[in-house]
Amino acid sequence: KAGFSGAKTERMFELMDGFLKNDPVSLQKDILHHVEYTVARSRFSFDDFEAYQALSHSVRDRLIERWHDTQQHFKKKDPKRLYFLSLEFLMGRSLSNSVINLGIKDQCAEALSQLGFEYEVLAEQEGDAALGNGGLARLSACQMDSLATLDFPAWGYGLRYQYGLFRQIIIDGFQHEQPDYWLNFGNPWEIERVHVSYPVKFYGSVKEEVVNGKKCKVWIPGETVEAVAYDNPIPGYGTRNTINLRLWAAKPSEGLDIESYNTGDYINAIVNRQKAEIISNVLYPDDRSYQGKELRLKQQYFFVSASLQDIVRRFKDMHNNFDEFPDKVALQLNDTHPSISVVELMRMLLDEEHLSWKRSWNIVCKVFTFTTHTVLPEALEKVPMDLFETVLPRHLQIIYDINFAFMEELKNKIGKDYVRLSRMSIVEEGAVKNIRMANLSIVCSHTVNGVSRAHSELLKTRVFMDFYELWPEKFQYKTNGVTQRRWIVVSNPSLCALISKWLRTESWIHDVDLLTHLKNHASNPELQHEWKMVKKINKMRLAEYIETMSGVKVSLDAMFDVQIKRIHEYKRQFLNILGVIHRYDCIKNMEESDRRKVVPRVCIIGGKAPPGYEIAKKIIKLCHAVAEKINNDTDIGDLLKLVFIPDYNVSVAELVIPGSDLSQHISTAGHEASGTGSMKFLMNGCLLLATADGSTNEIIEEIGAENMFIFGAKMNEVPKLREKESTIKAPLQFRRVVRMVRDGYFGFKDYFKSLCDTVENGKDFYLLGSDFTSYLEAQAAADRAYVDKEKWCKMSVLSTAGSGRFSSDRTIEDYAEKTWGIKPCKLPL
Ligand code: 8GP
Repeated sequence: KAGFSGAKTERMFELMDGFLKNDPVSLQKDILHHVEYTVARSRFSFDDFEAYQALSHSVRDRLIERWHDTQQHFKKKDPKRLYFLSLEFLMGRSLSNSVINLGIKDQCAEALSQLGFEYEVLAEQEGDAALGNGGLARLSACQMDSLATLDFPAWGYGLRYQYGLFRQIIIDGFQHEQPDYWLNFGNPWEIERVHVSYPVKFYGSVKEEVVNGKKCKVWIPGETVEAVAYDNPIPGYGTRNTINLRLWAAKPSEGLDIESYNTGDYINAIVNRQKAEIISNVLYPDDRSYQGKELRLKQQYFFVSASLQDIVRRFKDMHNNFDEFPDKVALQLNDTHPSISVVELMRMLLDEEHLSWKRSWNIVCKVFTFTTHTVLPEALEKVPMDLFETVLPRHLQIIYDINFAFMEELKNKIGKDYVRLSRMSIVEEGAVKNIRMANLSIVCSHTVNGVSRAHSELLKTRVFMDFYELWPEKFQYKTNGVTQRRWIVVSNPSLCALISKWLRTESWIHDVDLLTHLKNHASNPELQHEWKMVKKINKMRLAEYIETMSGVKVSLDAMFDVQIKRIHEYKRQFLNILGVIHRYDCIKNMEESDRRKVVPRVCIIGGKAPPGYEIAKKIIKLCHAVAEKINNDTDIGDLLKLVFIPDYNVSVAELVIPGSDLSQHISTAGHEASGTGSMKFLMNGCLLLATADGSTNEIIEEIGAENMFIFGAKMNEVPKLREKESTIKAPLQFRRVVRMVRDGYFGFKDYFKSLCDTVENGKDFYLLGSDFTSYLEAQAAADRAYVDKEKWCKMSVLSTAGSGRFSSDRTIEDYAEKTWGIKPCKLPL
């Protein structure tokens, strides 16, 4: 109350009842209130979905209380804040996560059961918020959870796409894409802020004017679109801190378009305005290269411009000297998608705040940090210069100026090494000139990092070698992590209870290093018994799901072997399928006595192929074709099943991961920047079969190679193997299984030809052939280990026990200290 006064304020305080209460009766009252007044249904007749809506609104009310208090607190304390700029956030469901973080799951369940509803059933009513493609986007979501839990003064900024990532439907084994209009049934988790909106300019021309006796550039836009804020509260666990994810939606600008109205074409004028909304309509599916797409550039600039206007406004509310900006603001570039923000901030400081170039540049260089998430050169974004010139004419001028200064500085350091200068230039010369967004980000950021130790090494020695030589101090490494709240507490409640029981505390939920104490109990028969029961319950859940989705009945005694991730050649789902074919072939040709020794397997593959990626789509079809053959072969029975799980997304992962025994992370070494799926499996006590790629190298250090199944060429061996590829014959077993596909054993002979071509005739770029033998050996080792139930269970416990290092809490603490320079700002209880 301190600081508030006046009769009106006094009255406000008198009318307050204190915080909303979390006991079941108070929750029931709130739920019924929302049934009647928000959902507008009778309290005597409402269904599961309406109950979900009412429950969500009740939970949201509690989030809003905390959200308000957190924002007030941040405002009062005025700490340095982190702004996390990302074009993608893969949040998944909010209800289940919110009730866990608020600590009200049991109360909600009790409240609902007295009203005749089941909490779990209602939680299933929620669709996924899928505003992202894959690893990068889910990582952003995990990091938001950790930022809130660790009380950091942070906000996320992104785009509120009307259509999220496409839904994958499978018809006759082929992937088809369907739009994901996720807002169709409303979204109780967002708060529309009609009054928080900013104009975002595009196109037009740049003029020079004299303002206060100084020459200034003035950008006269050709189009203005309004960015409207939608706030999504992100609650921390075990704290009242609730941070914000602000997503922008494009709306037609209010400004009068005299020209169109004068022509008398009123309808067309309105239709044209409405086109503004296209900007935030649809998430670009990962097509590995967005080069030259005008809408993509507009999306990037739109969200960046609105976010920076918001950030600068907040800063100016409290400060009037821009030199303090870097003490109050850290701006994180999540890959190159928001990179245009470095230029936009420069433009705002120069053209709107009228700061000198030197002062503006000094500020920009102190606020930005850049994380890259890929090793694939084709994924490094480039924007054609003429496109830039048309859409953002003033920005192109500024880029030229930044590049000119950079090139001058570089010449002073390295002399006239023109080849190197041209490699490092922000502007790529050639028939089509391009702006290299990664180079721009590195030049303007004070730190650059990869997402695992191995990835950061690759950046230093290959991808950004020139820059590393120039500014070694800029380069850091940060290993990714995932949140144990979502990936154990929400998705595996039985395991969560077991861990808390054996550790005699729930503190591991925010202090995940405590998991290491599970090691002491890894061989304890009592724990092992409970551990196996938990796994069995989760496998039952998964088996039911598989039967519903694909009609295939699977045996719970079989080893559930899972590979779920985006479909890509480098992730080598094809290798997995060829391994399955080999297993099938072996079983078919076995004596009956040997068959009895076979460890039954259920091989599960799931993932979406980028819509324009033909080979990835063929891999999905192959999986179905092989599954068709194997699953209907009565000779094989339960010894082997292959299942493709359609429309893989966050909530499907929550179901599949806890029910897995073995999971595969088998990218060609040197291609997966980090990988985060492996960390989720690890937390759930699932054993990993993996190559020494990305973060797996660090997982090996924690878990020990003896508790995993590691195979394949190492990162440093890959280039040499590639050189020899055309001269070395792939192993016989490999050639045999590829031939089966080629010869039409699974049908679709012509269709699979180009897929087979990618691994034969000296063109096996991802080295499936050369890794095949060691892959089969690793699989055989997994079979042997599975037979020894005690040993397997111990390895499983040790996997969970060693997973603490891969929590996003650790990652975020590391970024906060070494990259962003921010400190916790905890709301008092
Ligand atoms: C992914 C990396 O492929 C993965 O190894 C890493 O774990 C993850 O980022 C999080 O760091 N990269 C992407 O998802 C990515 O580059 N996405 C762009 C296409 C949008």
